[in-house]
Amino acid sequence: MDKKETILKFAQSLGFSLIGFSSSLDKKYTDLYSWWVQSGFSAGMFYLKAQEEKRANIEEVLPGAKTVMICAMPFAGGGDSSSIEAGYGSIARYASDRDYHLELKPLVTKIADKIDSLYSAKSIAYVDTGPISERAYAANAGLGWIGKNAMLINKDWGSWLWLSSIITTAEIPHDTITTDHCGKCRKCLDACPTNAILDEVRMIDSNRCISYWNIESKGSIPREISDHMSPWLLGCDICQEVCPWNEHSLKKSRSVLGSPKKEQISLSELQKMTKEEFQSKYKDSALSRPRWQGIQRNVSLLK
Ligand code: B12
Ligand code: SF4
Ligand code: SF4
Repeated sequence: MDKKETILKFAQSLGFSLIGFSSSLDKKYTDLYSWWVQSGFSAGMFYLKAQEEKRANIEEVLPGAKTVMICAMPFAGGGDSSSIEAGYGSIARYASDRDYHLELKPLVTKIADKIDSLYSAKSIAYVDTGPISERAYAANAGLGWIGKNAMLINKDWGSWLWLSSIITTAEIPHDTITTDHCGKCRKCLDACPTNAILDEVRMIDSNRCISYWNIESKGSIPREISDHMSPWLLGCDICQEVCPWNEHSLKKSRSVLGSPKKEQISLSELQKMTKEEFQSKYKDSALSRPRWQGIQRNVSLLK
């Protein structure tokens, strides 16, 4: 077994279903990122603007970096947002179990250590929060294509995928890009209730995305968004629920983390909770991201 195959087998043994290796990004895509932040599409997520230089060049993150390894873990679950009962809020699938950052970070760190020992290299592992465009690298490594809804989509797994990345100085043979399978479909564009999708460039205007407002924003949510927020208490899955590539993947549940289902949660129960009760119950959940204040704000808009 050669070294690349050893790494692949190791990552698969940890439960990652899709794995690929990418070179640095084409300038076309790093320029696209700069255009996006400079146009204000990152809304109040100021860290994204601050990451511009690092996102443009992996050597700014790790001197001597040669390869980005992307590992995708699938998740799935039944139901769709139309099946939510009155009085309940909906949590997007990616967040409806233990926080995936906590689960995946130890696994990708093990892979980074393995690369370091096999190649005498230096590697850094990230899950979501690093200064790296995980979807763009995933597309570049052939894991799938960037859909019109901006998601990384794979023919077998759809877009219900958590992505993790490893930047490494190891020179590991790179994989090749795959083709786009959106065709003439426009279901996500038609379904997004707030017109957040920037059609031509396959990116999102965060100022219009429900997921930005109910997870990331700290202040009050504008009427033109909150009017369309129900039933989403945390995140929004609409542009993925309508995607034909997710029809079959929803029935799969091969993640080693179990099978997150689309959760519904009682709004009055949440409203009754004290800050301390909330923090203790949801400390390992993505619900802690908007904090108690953010969740109370979301509940009051949904009730
Ligand atoms: C900031 C952020 C958000 C923001 C902004 C979203 C956005 N679309 O940019 C908000 C809070 C709104 C958000 C929402 C969601 N997010 Co988010 N988010 C991120 C984060 C941290 C950075 C994304 C970013 O840099 N955006 C800026 C834009 C410009 O970059 P980009 O989307 O990567 O786009 C690049 C590529 O698409 C590329 N590109 C376009 N076409 C092509 C073609 C080729 C060939 C190539 C190579 C590149 C390429 O060009 C762009 C610029 O480089 C990433 C993690 C990470 N570090 O990457 C997670 C991430 C993108 N989010 C994720 C998820 C799950 C979600 C939600 C589904 C959560 C939910 N259910 O509510 C929604 C989905 C909204 C949507 N349709 O995109 C997953 C996506 C997994 C996947 N299968 O794609 C990620 C990767 C987290 C993870 N580690 O798993 N998110
Ligand atoms: S997550 Fe929701 S609001 Fe954001 S682009 Fe998708 S459908 Fe639109
Ligand atoms: S709904 Fe259609 S256009 Fe949108 S991402 Fe899926 S296949 Fe592409």
